[in-house]
Amino acid sequence: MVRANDEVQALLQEYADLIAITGGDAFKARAYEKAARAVGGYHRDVSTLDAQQLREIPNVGKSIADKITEYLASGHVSAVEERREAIPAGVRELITIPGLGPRKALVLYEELGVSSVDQLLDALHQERLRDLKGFGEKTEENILHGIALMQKAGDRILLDSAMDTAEQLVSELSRVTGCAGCCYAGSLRRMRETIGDIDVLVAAERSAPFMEALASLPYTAEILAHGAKKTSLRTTKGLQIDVRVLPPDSWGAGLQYFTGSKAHNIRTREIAVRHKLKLSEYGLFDAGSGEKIASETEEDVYARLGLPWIPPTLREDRGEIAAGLRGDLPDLIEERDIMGDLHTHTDLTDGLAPLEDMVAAAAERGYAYYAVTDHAPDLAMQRMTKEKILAQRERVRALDRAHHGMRLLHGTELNIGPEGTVDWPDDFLAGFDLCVASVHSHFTLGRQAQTRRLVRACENPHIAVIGHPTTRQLGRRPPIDADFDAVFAACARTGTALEINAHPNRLDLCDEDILRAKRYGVKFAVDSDAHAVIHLPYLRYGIGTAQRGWLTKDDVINTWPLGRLRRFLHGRGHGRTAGEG
Ligand code: DGT
Ligand code: CA
Ligand code: CA
Ligand code: ZN
Repeated sequence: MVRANDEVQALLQEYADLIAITGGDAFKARAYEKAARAVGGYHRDVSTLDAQQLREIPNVGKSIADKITEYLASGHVSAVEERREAIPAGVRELITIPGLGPRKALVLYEELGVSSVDQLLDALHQERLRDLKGFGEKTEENILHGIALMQKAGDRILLDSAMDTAEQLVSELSRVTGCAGCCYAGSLRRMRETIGDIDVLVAAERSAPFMEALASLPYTAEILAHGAKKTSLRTTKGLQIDVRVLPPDSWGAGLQYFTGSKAHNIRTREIAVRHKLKLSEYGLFDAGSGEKIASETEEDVYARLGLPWIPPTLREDRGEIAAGLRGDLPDLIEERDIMGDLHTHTDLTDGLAPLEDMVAAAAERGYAYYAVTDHAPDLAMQRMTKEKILAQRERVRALDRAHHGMRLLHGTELNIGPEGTVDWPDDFLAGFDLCVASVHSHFTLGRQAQTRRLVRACENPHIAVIGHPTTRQLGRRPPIDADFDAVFAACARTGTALEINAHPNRLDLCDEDILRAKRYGVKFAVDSDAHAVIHLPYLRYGIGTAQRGWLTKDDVINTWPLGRLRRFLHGRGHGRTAGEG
């Protein structure tokens, strides 16, 4: 479901930025930012809450609750509108550039009169930023990178946001009379990390009822193209959706064609030609007689090409056709194989929910085990101490087996410093069931230093998992520059698993890195990095990414039974190899 919470989160965040950019009270800006995050992570749909219930959301007081109520009732908030009017839209756009916060954006506007990304690029090329207070050559460089990153992301959107919209649309179209089948295709079905547009297919004899249904959806802003077989529309959020209606007897061929990728389709068509066949979105035909040979299901189409059904996440022309012809496709990991999550937070650090709520929600998901891994002391704003984390350990032990026998692991997420050291001493680390270690700062160290830092973390016998290994954030932060081949080799040598962080902003490692790391014999952990109850289901995006990296159940340590997982966690550094047991 597309949640009102996301809209309210965006609005409150924008208000925080506007306060900051108009030189307002920093404390107030921070309060709105915290409230934005809390609303985004809240487990209940804000549009169903009354004023009293809104104030039960952490960090939401009366004045913020009033603004939410105003927005839900009228679609806008007058205080936000007022601030918007004070600042040109182009300046507001500047804030969205990675590496350029509200404070710097305001300086650029006031000192240089910069009020658009293009004007900013001009100013950068004329080297006019470096003389401003708080700027320098390094800042110029970072802003240039930020703009490049933003332009590269273009109009593509994140996987979860496309998925929410697509699933809602599929369920609505499925209820239309005459619907014999409906599903999403394209890059979304292949679980690419970002989505250009959403492709939805309907199987039905008549297309008119579906095309009419689309025009009347509440989130349709504009119909871009309207035909008998295809309608393209733009949603109120600016997302493009292509809906195609296929005759039920060509469903399989249409689904195969519109799932893509284009590169995969070119390969399948080549095979068809070799068999003296012709493959299109309507079916597989005899090239000579034109007789239809297969079209109803994808399985039929692939089978008549001499191929097994190929999972959509593999359809990228990365060797899946050859593997299929050899009968050698990987037996891909599935979400149901996951026995537990190994990287999650609570409100003891920057999470939004208490331990008890996170654990109860994990048990609901049917996990056999679950690790709590709050941040260690280096992330200063959270003021972690040994006393606090040991007190948490008591609570974790008390909750162990409390829900359907689910086992709890008490862990921590360490911060990897610039030298590769972490923020608790070895003897203290030995007391944890699991240590994840991640980079959260010093993103611009040189390649050699960055590599050494990660390799040292792998060599620490207490560290079992490297969290979000490249630290990239889609459209916002590039991956750190390191020799990842050396890191992958170190992971394999030391039996350190690499995380596939399932947060849709991260998806880190990405599919291509996973393929490379797997060749070194590395093991992986697919984790949500949940900071709220509603983040636990993000795991599906990590699974999609793992599939795109051709991973099987055996490659992923959190599909293993607890005994085998514990041997992996504790056998490290004692001459055991990854995956033993
Ligand atoms: P996107 O939307 O950029 O995230 O990526 P896709 O893969 O969803 O691409 P899209 O929406 O342009 O087209 C959906 C699928 O339709 C695509 O994956 C394969 C198929 N398709 C579209 N155009 C062509 C084409 O020119 N040739 C072939 N073979 N297939 C095409
Ligand atoms: Ca698409
Ligand atoms: Ca499309
Ligand atoms: Zn984390």
